[in-house]
Amino acid sequence: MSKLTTSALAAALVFASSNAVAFHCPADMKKIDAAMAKNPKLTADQMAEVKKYRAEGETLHKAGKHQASVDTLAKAMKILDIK
Ligand SMILES: [Cu+2]
Repeated sequence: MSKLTTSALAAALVFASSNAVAFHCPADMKKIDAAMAKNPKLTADQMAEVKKYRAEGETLHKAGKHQASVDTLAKAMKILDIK
């Protein structure tokens, strides 16, 4: 395989995987919103934390930082005890 083909292939793979993560954020945000709509049994502190991570995740997603967004949203989901 030529060097050019290899790097084009690598670029395609990176694009495909970052795209998969890009779809992950809205899906996670939806899950968090759905869980929050059900009045979860959380302390005021936990509620504030979930809201903070949810907002941070959306900002990161819009900034194109999808992996950071998924990681941040995961923290909110952990507090809500959802996957
Ligand atoms: Cu994203």
